[in-house]
Amino acid sequence: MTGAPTDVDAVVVGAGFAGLYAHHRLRALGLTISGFEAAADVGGTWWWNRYPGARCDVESMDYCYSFSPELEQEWTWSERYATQPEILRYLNHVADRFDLRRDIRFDTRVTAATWDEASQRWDIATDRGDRVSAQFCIMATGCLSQAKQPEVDGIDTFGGDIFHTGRWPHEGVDFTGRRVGAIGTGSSGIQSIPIIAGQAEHLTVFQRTPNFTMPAKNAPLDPDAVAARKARAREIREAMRSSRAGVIVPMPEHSALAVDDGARQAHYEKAWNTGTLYGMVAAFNDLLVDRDANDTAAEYVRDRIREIVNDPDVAERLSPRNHPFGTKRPCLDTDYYATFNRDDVTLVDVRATPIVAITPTGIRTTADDFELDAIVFATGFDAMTGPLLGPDITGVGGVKLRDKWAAGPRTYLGIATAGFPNFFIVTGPGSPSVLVNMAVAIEHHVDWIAECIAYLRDRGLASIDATLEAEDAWVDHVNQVADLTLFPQANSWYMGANVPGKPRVFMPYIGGFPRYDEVCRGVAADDYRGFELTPATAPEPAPST
Ligand code: N01
Repeated sequence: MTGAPTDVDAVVVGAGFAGLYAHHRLRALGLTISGFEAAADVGGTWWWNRYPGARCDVESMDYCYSFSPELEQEWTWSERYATQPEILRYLNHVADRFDLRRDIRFDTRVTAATWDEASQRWDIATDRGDRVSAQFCIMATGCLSQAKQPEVDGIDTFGGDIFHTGRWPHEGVDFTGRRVGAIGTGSSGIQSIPIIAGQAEHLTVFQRTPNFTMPAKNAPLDPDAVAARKARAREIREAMRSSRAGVIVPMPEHSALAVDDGARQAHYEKAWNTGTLYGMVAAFNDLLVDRDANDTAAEYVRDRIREIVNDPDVAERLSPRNHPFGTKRPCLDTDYYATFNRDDVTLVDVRATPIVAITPTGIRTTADDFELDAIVFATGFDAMTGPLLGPDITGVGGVKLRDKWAAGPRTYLGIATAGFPNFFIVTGPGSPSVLVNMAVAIEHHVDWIAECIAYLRDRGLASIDATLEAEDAWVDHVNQVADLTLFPQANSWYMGANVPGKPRVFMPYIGGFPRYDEVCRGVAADDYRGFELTPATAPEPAPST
């Protein structure tokens, strides 16, 4: 696509999992669409995050679209946990198969969206000078797409190369023979550190907060298991949609404190060996709500760290103690802890000896200078709100979304925000999104949005806007449910705690996918309860001559 059309029914911002499906769904409704994507091609997260070891930690056969049974049958994943290149190939296949690139302008970032009250339409501007008028604006901008640099002085002075895991060069990076420093030990760090260690002459890991990680037990998929799964694909999809996390997770019946030590250890051992995130997190029914129960899981993981890591001091530094197990997103890894047994890997605890600056030759902490040829920032994202507050978004009465959300995001159902009519957020703050299988959450939202748009068009309605009352009640509910859990105790990106100055609010909805789905369905069935619907203004009668 070259120039964007200036007048369409809907603008879709983003061309990852969410944006691609939005194009497919809205096109089927007969809408004209203009899509914008900052990257050079489709893929979203999987276009940008090309760091060594990048893969999804939701199983590949669950982390994919369900909207097309044919697609489901024809695509075959090769590994239990798909690598970034394989997921990107899949998304390219989907884009080709359903002709989804046709309306997308790549290398183009939306810079502003302004609601025009007179026409009841959005005026959308891009960094390439496009101006588009659209009835609907769909933000399919992802939850983890705004990469975050560390707050360290001197980044520009470094004489070697700097990389961010979320903005990895497409040609790849060869660290052979180089002294590398890695800052950050979240999922991106935990996946990339073992591979970088295998290449580099020496790797120094600068760790601020140790995280809980469990072995992924990744392996090639057995063709018989794939065939069996495909034979039951529809039934499994249904079960996924009615499960708490959008993947089939066994519902534990017991408290971790209701069984004796031996039984608890045996249960954790089984959970640890499942090679799944939920194995440990859902090993007992109270791990995320009761600190004493949680401590038993945390201690089990710390025992494993002590077992794997030879040096007791290093094992202790790798052992999380500041946040309850599971309340910062835990990770799945391949040989992460064992990497610290290598002679060419050093772990630096930057909470004990903070980074003072990046210098022309490396990283300076309060205790030492580390000479480096390359630095990897695995420092994460301005999560959930960052991608929505990047563009200048202005709603009714000239109110800016940035101002409205100054004290934290406020949405109704995580899909809409009052005062911004016809503005839909896919997997926004206030929805289960990042706490569940994103592929399921995305399809669920896009389906809801498409059905809502069909409803408006069938009735000749010009706009839909969440009411403040409905939004306030939803925000209260999201907070109340979060407060029943241990999550607010962690300085996590879920809480906005990783970005200095960001309001501390638990952003996703933790009430579970089935409950959330029931609420969304109920709202739609009740003629969009909690929304204000505005009819199209009748055109002025032509003056009689
Ligand atoms: O980012 P993170 P990520 N000085 O925010 C540290 C998804 N994901 O890119 O914890 C020193 O988790 C920071 O320290 P602290 C997944 O949902 C999924 O790894 O703030 N350190 C932390 O250790 C994941 O949760 C997959 O104290 C600094 C790290 O950088 C989310 O993306 C793969 C620092 C950032 O960790 C984000 O993961 C990858 C500083 N100034 C990502 N600033 C899979 O599916 C930050 N840190 C497998």
